Amino acid sequence: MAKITIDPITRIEGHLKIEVELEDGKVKNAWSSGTMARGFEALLKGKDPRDAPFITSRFCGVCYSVHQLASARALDAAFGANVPWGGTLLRNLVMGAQYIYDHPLHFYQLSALDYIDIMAIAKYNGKDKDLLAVKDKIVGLVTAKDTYPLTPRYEPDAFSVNDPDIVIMAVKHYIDALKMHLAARNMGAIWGGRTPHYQNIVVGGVTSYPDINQVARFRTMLDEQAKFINEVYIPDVLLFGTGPLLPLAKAGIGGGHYNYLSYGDFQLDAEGKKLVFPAGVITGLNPANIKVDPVDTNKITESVKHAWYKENKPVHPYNGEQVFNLDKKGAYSFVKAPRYEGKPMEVGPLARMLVAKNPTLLDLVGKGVKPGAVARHAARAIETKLVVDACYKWCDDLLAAMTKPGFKIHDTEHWEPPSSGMGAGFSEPPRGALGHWIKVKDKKIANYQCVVPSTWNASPRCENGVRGQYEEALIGAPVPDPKNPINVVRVIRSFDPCLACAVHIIDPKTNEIRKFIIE
Ligand code: NFE
Ligand code: MG
Repeated sequence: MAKITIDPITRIEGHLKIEVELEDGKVKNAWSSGTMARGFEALLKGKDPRDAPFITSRFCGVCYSVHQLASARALDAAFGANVPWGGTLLRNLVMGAQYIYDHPLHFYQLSALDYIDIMAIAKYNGKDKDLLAVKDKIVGLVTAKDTYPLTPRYEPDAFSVNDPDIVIMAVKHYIDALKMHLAARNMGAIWGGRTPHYQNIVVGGVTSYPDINQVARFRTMLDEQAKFINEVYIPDVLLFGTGPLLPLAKAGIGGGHYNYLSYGDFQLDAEGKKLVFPAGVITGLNPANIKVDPVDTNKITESVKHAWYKENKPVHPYNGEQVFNLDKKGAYSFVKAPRYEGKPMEVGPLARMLVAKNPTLLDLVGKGVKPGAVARHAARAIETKLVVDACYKWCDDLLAAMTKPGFKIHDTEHWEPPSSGMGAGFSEPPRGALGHWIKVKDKKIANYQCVVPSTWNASPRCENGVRGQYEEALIGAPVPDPKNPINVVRVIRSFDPCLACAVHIIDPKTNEIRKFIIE
């Protein structure tokens, strides 16, 4: 039985090692290891709770706003703060900007090279001047042997798109997407003051009082992004998913446990009756009859059985610990294993769009796209449009609210920490369900725990030896050539992993990545 180790997995965020065992050209078993530890949760202890949104934002250079938001919401709950509608709208707009820069970046910069044979560009015979410039650029780089960032890459396979007209267009859009990304990061800075790591989200709301010019600026930038998302990104994803990649989609590669969790997020009205993403849990998906149960966050536990932490039974995040045991037998990751009612869950765009029973996604499923790697890309594109549309509404709502007397962005009554209390903050960042849990004692942080999207998806086995979602999603993936495990990275990258977030906790003494043996 051949065993392959890919360490690190490239074109993701953070440090992830994947090991797979192959039998008859397919993945028979898999292990997902977060190979870096950091220690954020431990260093939060004893700090003023109001520092937490700013410190947890530093988990990650991609999804900073999301931790700031979940943290502020945990404080809202612990302090008893009521966020006014103006504060909610401004929090939503910053998160909208996050989706707009994050999802297209994942498709073009991080994933597209898994699906195209880039050298097909050399066969482009069209007359389009822009595309000929792309051809000259790429062929020039390859001739000069200067192929970064297009390499390292895996060899194209039977599923790779090699039609020169499609490939050259995709690469042109890869370059366009970089420019759009820069512009979208600046959208959040209008409200957040800077990027990355905004300054405006605090307990009780936000600190940045909006003016009409800022809303107009955000809207103008939104118009430009909406045009790219609607006319380039979504058509590209759907073209790939329903055209050349349909055989890959129909094979259902990258399915996993078929359990999905969404906490729900982004109010469309002041009462919170309508959300962009509804909350729900799906256990053992039946695409023909999707059953969605309500979420009860008391049912969440984290197991450390196979993670490099001091032995402990699975506990709810309020009671989680951060004590390393780097010599633990059977441990192979710094990622803990979150479970819902003891079960592993997939979180993220596919989970959200299934929980929402989104008609565009279900239409694709009706065309034979099975919930797996390709469906994850489709769900990501579909929900980006939902967020863009919501951003327009939030701009309108903000302008309407700003002109009314009594407009507020912050609950100034609940700024001081309680002498004791606890609270949880939930959100739906691009990669999935995020929770922060805080306990306050003597006005200081007594315990702080985060279970982030990539903790769910990248989790190792739990107490019962049940594989995490990346691990399960890899089972059955075809790897006909062990020297070219392209389907392994296709599956893993379809989740948009962020191990910086997932672990949020290097060996402080040695900075060494541990060598380990999987039993
Ligand atoms: Ni570091 Fe993140 C998002 C969070 S992690 S990117 O989205 O929370 O899965
Ligand atoms: Mg954690």
